[in-house]
Amino acid sequence: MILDSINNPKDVKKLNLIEQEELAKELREKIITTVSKNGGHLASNLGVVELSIAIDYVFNFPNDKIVWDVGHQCYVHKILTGRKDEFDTLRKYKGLSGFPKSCESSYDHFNTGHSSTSISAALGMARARDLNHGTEKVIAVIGDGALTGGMAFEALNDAGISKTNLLVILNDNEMSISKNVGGLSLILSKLRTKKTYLFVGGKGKSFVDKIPFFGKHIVNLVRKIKRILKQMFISNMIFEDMGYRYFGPVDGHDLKQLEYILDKIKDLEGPVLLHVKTKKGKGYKPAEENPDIFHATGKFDIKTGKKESNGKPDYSKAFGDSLIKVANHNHKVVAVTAAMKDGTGLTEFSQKFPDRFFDVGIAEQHAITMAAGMAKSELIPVVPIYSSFLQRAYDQMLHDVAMQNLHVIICADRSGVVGADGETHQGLFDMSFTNTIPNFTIMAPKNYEELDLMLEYSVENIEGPVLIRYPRGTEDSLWQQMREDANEKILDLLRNNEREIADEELAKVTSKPIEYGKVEVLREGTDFVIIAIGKMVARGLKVAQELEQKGVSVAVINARFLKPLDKLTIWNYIEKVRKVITIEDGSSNNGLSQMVKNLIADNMLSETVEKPVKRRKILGFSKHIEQLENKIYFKEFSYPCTFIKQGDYDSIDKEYSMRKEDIIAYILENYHEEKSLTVTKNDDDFSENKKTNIFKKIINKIKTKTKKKDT
Ligand SMILES: Cc1ncc(C[n+]2csc(CCOP(=O)(O)OP(=O)(O)O)c2C)c(N)n1
Repeated sequence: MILDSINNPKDVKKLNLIEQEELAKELREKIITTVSKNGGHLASNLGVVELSIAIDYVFNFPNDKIVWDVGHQCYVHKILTGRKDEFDTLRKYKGLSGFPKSCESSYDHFNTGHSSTSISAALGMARARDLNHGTEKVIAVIGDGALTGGMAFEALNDAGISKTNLLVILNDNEMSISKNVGGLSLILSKLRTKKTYLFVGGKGKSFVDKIPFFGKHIVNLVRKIKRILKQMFISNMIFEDMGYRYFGPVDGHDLKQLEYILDKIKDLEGPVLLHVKTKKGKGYKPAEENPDIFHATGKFDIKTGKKESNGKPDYSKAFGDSLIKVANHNHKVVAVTAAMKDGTGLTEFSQKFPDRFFDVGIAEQHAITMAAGMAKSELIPVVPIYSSFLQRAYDQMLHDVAMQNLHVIICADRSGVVGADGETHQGLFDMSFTNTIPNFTIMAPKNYEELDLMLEYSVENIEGPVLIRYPRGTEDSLWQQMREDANEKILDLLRNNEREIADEELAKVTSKPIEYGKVEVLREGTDFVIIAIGKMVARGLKVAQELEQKGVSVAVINARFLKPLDKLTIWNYIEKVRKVITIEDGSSNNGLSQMVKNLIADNMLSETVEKPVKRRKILGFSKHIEQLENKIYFKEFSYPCTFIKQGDYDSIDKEYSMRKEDIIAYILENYHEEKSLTVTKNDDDFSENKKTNIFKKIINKIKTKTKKKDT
């Protein structure tokens, strides 16, 4: 195997063309095998195999610098830069990331994950190099999809006139995740069909350039003639007009041609754009035929190309179905996506309502402000965006939507921990940042049924901006289990003509209608109250069910709304039970736990002012007892405000003590005396008088201590 001899890009330089072609085959095999087991971005990586080899062949890494846009196509780069032996840990917990990571390798010059950042970052590096009098080359590799992002345009605009040496390689496969959209893609498709333009002028400054006074004029004249000649071949010189020297389009799977042109242009002065044509999924038929399906894939069978699937619909599908229902009834409803039609469950909507569906490209900021414009003109835009990509549009949410109190419904898909995509894709901050924006209503459903209710409620009953957040994957199996159990009971009851009780049973497993800013109380309990939101409501219920087996009585509140929080109901429970647990699938900053802590602090502070602790009745320890009675025990289960790396859900939740068993263990171990009270299911005394018992115990302890002191 050629790959065995490759430990870093210098080894690639030793290979002849035939060996490089063999290497390309081996790389494809390795990538297909690994992704079929670990999941990942298959089609994009298969498309850049030759391009990655050619870049390593021509440039000198890690001295030269490269920024991969999005970074989802960096697998070949990883294998060729010393990570081939760990490649089977790709996207796994504590394994290799699926995106470039500087902490993983000095060959990963800039971390990416979100689209359209490469030209900005590379330009920054190039400008720093110039100031430091460095000589290294700087390259940005950007796809035609990523080029639709606003930041890419901003950077192209800036770099074009910068005169700094920068190579932008445009990897054009005509695809974003789905077919690429927008005017630029039309220009590219025209360019793609033109004859390849590979004429490269002399390297750096020629001797003509050095002739005093006339030299410059001659050079400029030659450039003008070249430009006119070029325009005869290529009509749309958009990049040239922006200040780039444009080369291409070249066949991105022809190693010889790629290496020739890269070698010719690598020393050119100023910003250069090389247009490379590639085929997404190249070398693996199922991915070539369905590059959208194999853009990012879970495990699949290599022979058939069939994906492993549990066959269950996920939240995105549930959202898409609900939106179609709502749109059928309300003709003002339109859907907007930022290049994520399939991922956000809008494919069917786009087919059913082609005139009411808008794919704006990888442009989250534009998507939100355009939706604001639609809302201003009486439409009701619904904009599903992955939680982590929504971070892009914070100011548009604030300045364009919320400040004008516009009825835009933003759906944060993939909120919370997302698993294998890691840090850049975790959706942990949407509650935190949206919570800082006035006028926003923030909701999170516990299951599909509630998502459906919330979406309908948001369209029909709310006038301002709304954020509905839901996780990646399927609803918790608990809900289906509860429905199935209830079905059996209900059927039995109906057989026995006990309709009223049957209705009660049905009500237990049916979400109550949404009331603005109101929680849903799912269980009563006297020992603890769990307040959970979204996906974590199921976890809260499971905790309560298991603790019930141990004789601990736990109330469970489904918060439903983060904003406005149902302070009244929540405080009533806190005051009654005084032991509070919050569970949320988000960052601890400014989410549910923070809101509940604020509520407690507000009430306790005002309580202290209004109802100061009573004067001592019995000298010695009565004051202490008063303080204990006023105390509220609080524990939050949220993710810390940090960047959480990739991994399977269970490993991540274990690391952050967020699993059901962690919550149960915490409650049993840390809520003061519970463990020592050997609780059993039949211990009536515990469930009814537990609090008094605890205090009695503490009083006894204090008494014993005082006695000891006295003696
Ligand atoms: C801000 C942002 N929005 C959406 C995405 C999701 N996303 C990842 S890759 C991709 C398509 C990129 O297309 P292109 O740049 O042409 O690369 P290709 O996969 O076609 O090689 C999208 C939309 C993202 N990574 N970042």
